[in-house]
Amino acid sequence: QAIGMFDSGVGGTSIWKELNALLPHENTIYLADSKNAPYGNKSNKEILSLSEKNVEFLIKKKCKLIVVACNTATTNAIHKLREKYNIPFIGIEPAIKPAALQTKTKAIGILATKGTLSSDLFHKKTNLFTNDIKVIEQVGEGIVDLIENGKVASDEMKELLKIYMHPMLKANIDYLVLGCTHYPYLIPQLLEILPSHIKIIDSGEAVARQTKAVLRQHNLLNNVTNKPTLKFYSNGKPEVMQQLLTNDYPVEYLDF
Ligand code: DGN
Repeated sequence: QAIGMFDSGVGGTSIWKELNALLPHENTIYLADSKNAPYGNKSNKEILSLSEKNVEFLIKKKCKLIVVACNTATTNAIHKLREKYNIPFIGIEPAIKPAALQTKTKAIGILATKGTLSSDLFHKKTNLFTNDIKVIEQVGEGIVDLIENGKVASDEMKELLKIYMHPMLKANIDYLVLGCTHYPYLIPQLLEILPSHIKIIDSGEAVARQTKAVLRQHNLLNNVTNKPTLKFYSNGKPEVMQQLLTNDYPVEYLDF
């Protein structure tokens, strides 16, 4: 049995890396629905139906738990997925709480997709922790497309990030929350743009820890220490995903 993961594209591999580091003996199946990326601009209904398709694929492959490695799909669909399928789900949400608890300037930035930032769940949760804190929300329009096209380190990306960081710098944020699983791949570029006192946080490690806890709780942890089977499927450009993983982890094209 494996841990299944999906994202609207290659970004969730940033979560897979954290998961594999913490649970190196677990088999994993990663599904990149790049063909339909970005989910970030789709309606709630569309996001739910694409998520269901991905989940059904992973359940057919006998996954024991599914990580929704996409903030957009988590905020828009995870409640429904939990109702419909009898398998544990782990979601990912922007790390607003730790940023809000630690900010000294009382201003934090959040970069995420439109689908995440416009969701009710995001606002409800954000309001819980940010009473006296200014939250600068920025939609990362275009970023996912560039990453899906293998342009993580391009000049185009850098220009876009400069524009998106401008209001954050003006508001004197000291924490930048990355609320999309594609964005951890931008950390090197962001470090060049942002002054060093601004901390960048994402939720990858927390998701890995939560996955381990839930597997343990359901008695699903793999106790065998054989080399695990690690599968990566993409319905987009496998070579883009291959670049983000090392060559040890071959990516297969699959038209799902
Ligand atoms: N990686 C997805 C997320 O975490 O929200 C976003 C990808 C997308 O479809 N925009």
